[in-house]
Amino acid sequence: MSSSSRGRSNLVIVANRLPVRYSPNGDAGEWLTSPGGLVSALTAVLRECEGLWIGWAGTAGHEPPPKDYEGIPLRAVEINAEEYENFYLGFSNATLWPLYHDAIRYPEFHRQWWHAYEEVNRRYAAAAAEAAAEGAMVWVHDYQLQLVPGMLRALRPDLRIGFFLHIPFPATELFTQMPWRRQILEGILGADLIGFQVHSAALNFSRVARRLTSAQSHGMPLQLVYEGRSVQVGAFPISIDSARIVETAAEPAIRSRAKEIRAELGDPELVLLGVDRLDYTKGIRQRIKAVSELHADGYFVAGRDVMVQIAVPSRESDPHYDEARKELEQSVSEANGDQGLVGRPIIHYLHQNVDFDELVALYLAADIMLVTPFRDGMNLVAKEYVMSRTDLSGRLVLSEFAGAAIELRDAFLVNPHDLEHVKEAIRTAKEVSEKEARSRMARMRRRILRRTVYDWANSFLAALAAPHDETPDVVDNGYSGA
Ligand code: ADQ
Repeated sequence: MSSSSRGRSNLVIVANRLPVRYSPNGDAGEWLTSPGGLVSALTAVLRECEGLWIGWAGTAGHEPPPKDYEGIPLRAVEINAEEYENFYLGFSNATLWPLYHDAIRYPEFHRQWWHAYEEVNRRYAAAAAEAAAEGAMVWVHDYQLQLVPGMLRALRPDLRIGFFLHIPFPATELFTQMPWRRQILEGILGADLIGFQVHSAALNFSRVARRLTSAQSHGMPLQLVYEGRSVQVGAFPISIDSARIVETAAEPAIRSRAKEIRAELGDPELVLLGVDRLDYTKGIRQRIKAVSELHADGYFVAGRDVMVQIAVPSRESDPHYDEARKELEQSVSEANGDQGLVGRPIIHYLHQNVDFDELVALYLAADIMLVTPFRDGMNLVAKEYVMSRTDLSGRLVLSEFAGAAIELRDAFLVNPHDLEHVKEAIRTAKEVSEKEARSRMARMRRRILRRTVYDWANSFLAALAAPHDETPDVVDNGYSGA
C-alpha cells in the first residue's frame, strides 16, 4: 500500500468511538487507550498503512481528544446532547441492539431517533469523504454506522468501502420489523465488502437484501450485484491477541495473583467465573439462578463451591441498563440470601472494570468459566479464557447462541434459555474426566491459535483490496421495487 497523499489517508477506519477514552482523574483528566483487542489490532494495521481513525470521543471528555494516538491521526466526530439521546441511547441502543439480539427486549421504533441516526451517520460519512485519499480503503464498523457506506459512496465513488458488523444480523422475520429496513440495507450495500462474525449472519443479510432491495445474487448467495457493482458478503470471525494473553498468563506475578484470588475466596474446591459487560443479552441472571439452584439441590455447598461474577459497567446513562443492573443485583442478593452462609456468599459480585492483568488472573483462578449469552455476535471473553489456560486446565460452559460456539465446539455447549440444560452442563463440566477436559481445551486452543485478531484485520483488508468482478452474471431475485 502506498503512503498517504496531500494529508489524506489510504486507509481510514470509521468507528463509533475513537481508540481513546477520557478518564477523569481528579482535576487532571487523561486520555487512555480504549480497552480491547480491536484497538490494538487496528492500530497495528493503521500504523503500517499510515491510516487514520474517525470516531466519537465519548461524553466524558471536557477537553478535546488528542490529535493523534500512537502516531495515528484521529478525527473526532461531534455528537451533541440531543443526538446522544436520539442517535446513541435511542436508535443504536434501544432499537438496533435489541432487534439484532433476537428482540430479547422489545425494540422501540421512533421516527425522531431515526432522523438523528441518519443525521449522525451523514456526519461520519462526510468526515470519511474528507479524510480519504483518491482510491483509498475505508473500513466502517458496526451497527451505529450502517448508513455510512451508502452515504460515503454517493460522496466518493472512487473509494473501496468495507463494512463489518460486530453484532449478530437477525433473521428476516425479525429484521423486517424495522420501519427503515430498506434504507438500512441500502446503506450497508454501499460497501464493496460486507463482513459478519458468522456465516449464518451473512446469509441472513443476503436473503433479506435480495428480498427488499434491488440486490441480486449471481448463483452464489454471498456474491451480490447491487446498482451494477459487485458486493461481496462473508464471515470474518473476530479473534483475540492470543500472544498477549499467553504471555500474561505465564507471568509469575499473574500466576501468584490467581492463587491469591482463590485464597481471598476462602480456598474453595471449585471456582466458577462470569465476566461480561453488564448487558441484558449476556444471560447473567439466568446463570446466577442456575448456580443458586445447584446449591438449593445440595449439589454445590456454600464455601466449597463459589462463583465470581464481574459485570463491567456499561451504557450507564441508559435506563434499560440501569434496570438490568437492578434486576441482576436483586438476583445476586436473593441467591446469597437464600443459599449463602455468614462469611460464605455463594456469588461474589463486582460491578467494576478490572484491568487486563487482573482479568487474566481471574481467568487463571477459575475452574469453570460460564459464558451464557442469549445471543452474542462472537464473545471474546470465551476465547480469552481458553487462551489463558496454557496448562490445558479449566472448563468452558458456552452458549450455543454466541458466535464463538461455531469455533469452540469443544466447550460444554448450552441453551441458556433452558435452565435445566445450564445446570446439567455445569455438572458435566465439573464431573468430566481430567483427560477429556484437557483434550477439549487443547482442541479449542488450537482452533483459536489459527487466527488472531491481527489475522482477522488483515484478512478483511486483503479481501477488500482484492479486485472484484465488475459485471457478474446475475440471477433475477424477483425484486419488484416495493
Ligand atoms: P461485547 O458485547 O463487549 O463486544 P465481548 O466480545 O465479550 O463482548 O468483548 C468484551 C471485551 O471486554 C473482552 O475483550 C474482555 O476482555 C473485555 N472485558 C471484559 N470484562 C472486562 C473488565 N471487567 N474490565 C476490562 N475489560 C473487560 C461486541 C459484541 C461481541 C463481539 C465483540 C467484538 O457484542 O459479540 O465479540 O464486540 O467484535
